[in-house]
Amino acid sequence: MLIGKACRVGGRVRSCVVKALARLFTSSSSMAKSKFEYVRNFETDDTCLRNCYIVVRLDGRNFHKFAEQHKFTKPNDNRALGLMTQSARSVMGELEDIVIAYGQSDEFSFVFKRTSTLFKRRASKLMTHVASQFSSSYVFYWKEFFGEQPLLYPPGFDGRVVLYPSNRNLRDYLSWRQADCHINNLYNTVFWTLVQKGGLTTAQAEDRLKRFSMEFRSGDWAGHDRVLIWWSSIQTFIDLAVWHGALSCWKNQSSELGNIQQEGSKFSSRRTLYVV
Ligand SMILES: Nc1nc2c(ncn2[C@@H]2O[C@H](COP(=O)(O)OP(=O)(O)O)[C@@H](O)[C@H]2O)c(=O)[nH]1
Ligand SMILES: [Mg+2]
Repeated sequence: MLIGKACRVGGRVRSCVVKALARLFTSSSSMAKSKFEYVRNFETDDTCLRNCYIVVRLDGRNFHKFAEQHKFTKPNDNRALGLMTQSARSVMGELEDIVIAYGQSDEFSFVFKRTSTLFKRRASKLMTHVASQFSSSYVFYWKEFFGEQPLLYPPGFDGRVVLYPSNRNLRDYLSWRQADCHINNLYNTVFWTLVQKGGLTTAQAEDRLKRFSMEFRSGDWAGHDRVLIWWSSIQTFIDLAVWHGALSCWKNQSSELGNIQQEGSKFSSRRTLYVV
């Protein structure tokens, strides 16, 4: 507005504009270094504690709807799992300090090595880089997995950061996610087999599984086995695809993970992809 007023004076238009711009620039830049500088103090320190594994876990936003609208097959859609895996691969390629990635359904966990100093270990930076790289890759590689089926709208992923101070904690974290995967897969596989091959309605299938849901949901592995044996004995049509997608895991560095490798047979010492 000041510039406009000065310009009405006539012959000295160009010099007025230049001076006004110069004034604006000088005053704003000097103020940024003095008067407004204090706003930096509102930023919180989110540096991750040293010597801990940094785990970033992503989860798809509203994926029950996304899966429905994109006609994912039930209970597991190989294209969707492949796309998640490819997106995770892309994240691991970009962020070299990630040593393990584990995914299931619409979630993926990324484990950074304990000694990582990437982005000065700032949680928000790590999490947002992982989430944005993953999300853009999901869109970028969509066609590779879904072919001509269009992506109807941009998917989103939330992220969280959790720190684990010991190998045991990290191993238990991964076991927890794997148990979750197993439980959900077991339930979903039986449920959808009853519907798709057994001809039950979804309500009937839910009802049939109700009395076993405690065992399904409780994380009680012996309970799962009992349920499986029971089902196998009377429902011959159920093929045991319950392990489908139960584990997808890479690691690309072995040095820090020695103890985990000894304790858990699920991890390999070389860069390896497991998809069971
Ligand atoms: N049909 C199908 N659905 C899937 C597949 N993977 C993920 N989903 C859907 O994604 C959801 C992920 O769970 P959750 O994160 O709790 O739900 P959200 O809050 O809707 O994202 C599942 O409940 C399924 O509805 C798949 O391979 N096939
Ligand atoms: Mg989700």
